[in-house]
Amino acid sequence: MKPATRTSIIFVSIIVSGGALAVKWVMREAGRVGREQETRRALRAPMGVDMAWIPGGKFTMGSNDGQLDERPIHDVKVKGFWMDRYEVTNDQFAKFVEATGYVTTAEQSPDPALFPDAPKENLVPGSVVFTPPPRVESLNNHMQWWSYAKGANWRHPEGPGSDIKTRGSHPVVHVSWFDCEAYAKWAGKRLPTEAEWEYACRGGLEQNPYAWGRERFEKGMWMMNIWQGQFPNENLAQDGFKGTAPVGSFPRNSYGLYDMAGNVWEWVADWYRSDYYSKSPRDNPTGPVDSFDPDEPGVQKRVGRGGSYLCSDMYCKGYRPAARQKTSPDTGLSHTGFRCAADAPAP
Ligand SMILES: [Ca+2]
Ligand SMILES: [Cu+2]
Repeated sequence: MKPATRTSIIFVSIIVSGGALAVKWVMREAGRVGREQETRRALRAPMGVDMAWIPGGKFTMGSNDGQLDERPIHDVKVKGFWMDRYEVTNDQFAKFVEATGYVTTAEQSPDPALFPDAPKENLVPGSVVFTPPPRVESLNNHMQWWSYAKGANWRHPEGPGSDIKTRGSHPVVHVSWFDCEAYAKWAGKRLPTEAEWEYACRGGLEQNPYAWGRERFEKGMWMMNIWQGQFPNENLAQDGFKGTAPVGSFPRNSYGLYDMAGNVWEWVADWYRSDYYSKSPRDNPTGPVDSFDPDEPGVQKRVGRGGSYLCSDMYCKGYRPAARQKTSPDTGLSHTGFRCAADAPAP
């Protein structure tokens, strides 16, 4: 190779690599400026950094790929609103209890008048805890792995011997729908409607199977805290968590919301009716006036959304954006929590 050519090649490659460096620098700077702008915007936002503004719009609610109560799919319009970025944590709930002296449903004795047939020794404070037996006969009877544990509540998620000392940033669990309403009121917020919840979960994407899009492992990693392994005995925790995860441990959706799939079920405001979607109003539906669940016709239930760390593909795909959970409002469970919504001007 002639020296001149070599020189020009060296010269050119210096320019090229210098150019690449410059491009890299510009991109890094742009990213930094973008993040700073986002932070400044968030700090100016009326609801602070921990809530995201969900711009109003229209979406297709429900799914043809899930349970019957997700049908028919129907168009829904939602006004803009604020949504907690994270599930309410134990630390946040503790502040509420400290400030108000609030006693949760699970910490109170069940009213004997409401449970006339229950044996007296069962009418003690407690909550429903996930306690899988060593072996299950089939996945048809969920009573096999759920049991009423005396002394279980938000401070003692697995019963009297357990605590939340290392779980301050985990979602609060064992909260009844009434507990969530009381917290929301205290915080100057409210529970989201079921339509708002699904709209926010879908992040502006139409009829996608996941809160973040179409691919289960979109970023080549677990995108949510659910169950891996043979349910309910083999908990492989391939996503990093056997139980609840600290809120925000997984990527957010395009509205900036974390854990809209998995981690804990989230109570929403609405009553549950299996047939609601066939008569739901189009504009800002707030749910039916009463409850009906054909599986348990005598029990009035509220809706939960988002699935939990116990969702297994073998049993319950509750992490799907359209999936609906139905539970009596006085029930706390080791996989049920919530997040709040709020009405305030757009940022
Ligand atoms: Ca997990
Ligand atoms: Cu589930």
